[in-house]
Amino acid sequence: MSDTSRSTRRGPAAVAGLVAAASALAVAEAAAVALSRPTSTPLLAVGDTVVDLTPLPVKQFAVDTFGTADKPALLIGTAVLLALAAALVGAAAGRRRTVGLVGIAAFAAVGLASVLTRPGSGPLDALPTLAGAAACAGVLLWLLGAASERGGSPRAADGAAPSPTPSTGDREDAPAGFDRRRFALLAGAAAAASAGTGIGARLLTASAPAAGLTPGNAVLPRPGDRAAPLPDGADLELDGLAPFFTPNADFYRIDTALSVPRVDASTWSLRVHGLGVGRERVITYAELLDRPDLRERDITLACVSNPVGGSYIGNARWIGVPLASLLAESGVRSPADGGPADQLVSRSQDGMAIGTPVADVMDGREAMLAVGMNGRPLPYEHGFPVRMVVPGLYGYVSACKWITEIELTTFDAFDAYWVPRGWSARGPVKTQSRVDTPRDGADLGRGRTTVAGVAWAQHTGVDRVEVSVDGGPWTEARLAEEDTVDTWRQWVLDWDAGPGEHRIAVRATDRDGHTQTSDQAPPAPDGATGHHTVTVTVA
Ligand SMILES: Nc1nc2c(c(=O)[nH]1)N[C@H]1C(S)=C(S)[C@@H](COP(=O)(O)O)O[C@H]1N2
Ligand SMILES: [Mo]
Repeated sequence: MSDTSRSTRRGPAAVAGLVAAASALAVAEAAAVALSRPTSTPLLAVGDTVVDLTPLPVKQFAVDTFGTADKPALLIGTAVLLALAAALVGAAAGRRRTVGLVGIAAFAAVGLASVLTRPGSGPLDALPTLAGAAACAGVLLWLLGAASERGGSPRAADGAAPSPTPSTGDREDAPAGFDRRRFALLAGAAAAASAGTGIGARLLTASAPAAGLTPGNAVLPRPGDRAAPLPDGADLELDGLAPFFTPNADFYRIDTALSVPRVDASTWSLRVHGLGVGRERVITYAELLDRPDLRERDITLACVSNPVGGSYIGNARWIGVPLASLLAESGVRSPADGGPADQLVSRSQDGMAIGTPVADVMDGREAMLAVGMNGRPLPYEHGFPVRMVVPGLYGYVSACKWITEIELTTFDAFDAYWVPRGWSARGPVKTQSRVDTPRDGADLGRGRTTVAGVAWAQHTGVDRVEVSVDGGPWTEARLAEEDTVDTWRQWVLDWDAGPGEHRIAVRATDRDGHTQTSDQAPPAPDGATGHHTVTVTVA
């Protein structure tokens, strides 16, 4: 149509593209809030989809580089790429409006595909993306119009002519009729309106009180079966040493959710079904809290992605219901007792699927459906209202947060989320130890120095921890009192530090007599190995 008669210069056209994209995100955000579907914004959904599609090495790189800031890093990266694309599409649309509209349609298609394939999404979730795309097209055409030449231009009629405005400055070639100040004003106003709308919408979602039963107002009964008091001397309380119980606020968080699910516990339920389940069962939060076998247990939770010496491990006093009893009530038998299912698949509100060996859950260990963490209802970040915790298994094969469904099946019949992504289907926690103090790279004074850390050999127990300085003989450290075989154990050793640079290595031996290997292995596919070693300089 008017494609060639209303050409717009590249610079202003790119700006128009950028502002149009910003308005798209803002309108989508506002629409998502208005529909009270805060997770249906295309940026988040695309981000979530990228997370799911990212191959393991890239994911490991992201975790190694950004740690638990990998999510903001992903969103910022996505936004930067989007801005680049928007500027390019805008510049192209300056020449041909249809290119712009096709570009917007392509982005809307990606957004729609992401939004509509997120777990639990419905047709309504398409609206924010569609509204955003409409706003984008409107703002783009409007700003391009404001920045376009109006007749009298030398290149107006002939689309095939080489551009008369190659790399010279804007000013001398500014076409007649293009009011630079007016364009700047309009673009600035549109950008400001977008920023205001987007930020306002975000603030509204962030401040909106969550409905129903929340971590703030749920009240947990005092479990009849309390955890034994922590033995004296289990927490050495040394400077620089991880405390025995990890406060909820400091507990590591690893999951694929870009926005934390905020499940209302009053409408939450858990469905238990599948192979060998006598009768399908649906359990509510109130029913869980009412159970006489509600109990309190100390369990250390570790992530398979934890590098040697890393911080993706924590220890908490959990409140929950024994998972084995619940399964037994539903008729489930362990494969060891002839049960047909060898895999328990737990699914979550946000579409995660985690596979756990039924044999492990039913072998007598304290596998739990947890509702409480260190005396409080679970925080949203750690799976409110209910999550699984299984001592001795890495989180990715056991610790489903925001759990909504348990299906009994087989490992042959189903690959859980992490398996096609390069992680082992079974993930027992490897015996490991860590030096917490002194820190790697520390500068120390000479003389008596406290070396201390934690060690874990889950469900077996730590028998011995040894330290070697500069490759010398292994010296036995003093172990703190043991809480249970399912928790980590602190250790400490006095070291007489002489001047120079020193390497301090640690290794643990479990009660089966197995000593940690010195072979270095990366986290994938089934957990890192090697001795944690810190290098310090003594003056
Ligand atoms: N729904 C859901 N549950 C999940 C995950 C997830 O991505 N989604 N990640 C698992 C992994 S890999 C680990 S290590 C633990 C971490 O639990 P935390 O974040 O409470 O420490 O949660 C597990 N449960
Ligand atoms: Mo993990």
